[in-house]
Amino acid sequence: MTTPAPMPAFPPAFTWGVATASYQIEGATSAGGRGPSIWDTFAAQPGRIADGSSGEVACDHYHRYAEDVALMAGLGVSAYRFSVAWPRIQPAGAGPANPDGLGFYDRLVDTLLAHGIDPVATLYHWDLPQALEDRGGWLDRDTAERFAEYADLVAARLGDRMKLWITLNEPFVQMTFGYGLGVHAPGRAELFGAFPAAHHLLLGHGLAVAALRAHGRTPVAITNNYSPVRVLGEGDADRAAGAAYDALQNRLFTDPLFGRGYPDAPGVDPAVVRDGDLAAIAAPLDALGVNYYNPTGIRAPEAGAPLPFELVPLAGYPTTSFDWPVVPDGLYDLLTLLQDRYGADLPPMLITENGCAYDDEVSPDGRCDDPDRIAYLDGHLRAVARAIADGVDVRGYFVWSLLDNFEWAEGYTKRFGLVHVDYDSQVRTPKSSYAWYRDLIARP
Ligand code: GBH
Repeated sequence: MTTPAPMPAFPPAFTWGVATASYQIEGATSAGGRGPSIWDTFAAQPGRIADGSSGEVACDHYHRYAEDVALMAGLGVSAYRFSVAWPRIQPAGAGPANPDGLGFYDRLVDTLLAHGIDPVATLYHWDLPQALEDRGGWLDRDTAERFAEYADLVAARLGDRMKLWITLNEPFVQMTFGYGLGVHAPGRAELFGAFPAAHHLLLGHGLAVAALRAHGRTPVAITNNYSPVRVLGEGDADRAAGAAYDALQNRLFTDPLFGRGYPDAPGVDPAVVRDGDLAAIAAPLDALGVNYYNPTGIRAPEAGAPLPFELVPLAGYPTTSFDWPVVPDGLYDLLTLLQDRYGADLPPMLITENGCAYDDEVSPDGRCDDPDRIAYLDGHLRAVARAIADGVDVRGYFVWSLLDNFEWAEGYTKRFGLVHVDYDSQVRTPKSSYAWYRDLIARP
């Protein structure tokens, strides 16, 4: 066996973090005046969630946040990326702020700061107030305006202490899974008729950037998920399918941020776009959040198929318990692709999510060993270091996730945490990857 080369050094100011999202960890879905979200509604429908569960209790983080911040402090992270639950702030999706909702995030932020951890808030990680979905949700233009009002309320209370605002998490997944395929809340299956959701998410982002800027100097970003395309097959039709998927996954939510308008992606309908919208969406950003899990294999579809591409599992790689292939080089390819594509228009990047699910168990002696997660994180961080060495401006890295949590349509069957959660007792057990990440962060 050869000894692996040591992990390259990262820039001195590099941000080391962990990430979570409100509906996946908080539980307490009716505490403090929180209103219903589309995920409460969706999870209550039979057959939607693999194990029939919901986020009603999750990790009970709403009540245990102090213990969870102590776990972060033990890791030595410099930043924590969490999301604010819109239905806690505006239970009916509009109107004045609910003081109890703001109060929870106020306490969380102060606890983080007391431990020397920078708060990084995502304003929307998919838990739309149900009242807004009842009026059309993201298919309705009005939701974009409501989102900017909500951003204003949160910034008025927390803007003095926030290190970074992230407007949206993965609008691509919200559009495709939520409104295109219907496998996430709100469960609408409009296929390419979901494009208005894409445009209104981006418009909401642009209007929220303006609202956030009015509250001082906090930097502002958006988080997109990207997946470099591996074209399988040699034909022109395969290459065209790869380009169509790339436009949808990697360009639809990014070209407009940098003043390039919409790409020629399947479903794009210019009739939805009003005068001034593209300028609002192109509001300058301080950073781009990048979520990366794996590349996507694409080939030409069968004749008559509903989509202009076919997703094909990538063979020859180890896989996680989600069956996602482990391809660290894909993260290097992605970072250099974004650099090549957007050049001087590209702001500094942060890896706002990267991580993996394995079937982690706590042994009778209280240990939770997850060597596959350590290998995953090690490989991906080396890919980040290689991109930085090649001149790509990456300023930080957030592991998804601090805790095992509610994995959307998969319920509690997929564990992404550095910390194991027993959902009966709520006992947290740091995994061996927790100690590995702590030691990496602590390197001189
Ligand atoms: C993120 O989404 C979310 O932001 C987060 O809430 C979630 O818990 C986390 O990731 C883990 O899922 O089957 O090979 O085609 C990730 C978006 C979209 C990434 C689907 C992987 C499927 C890969 N994901 N994609 S494949």
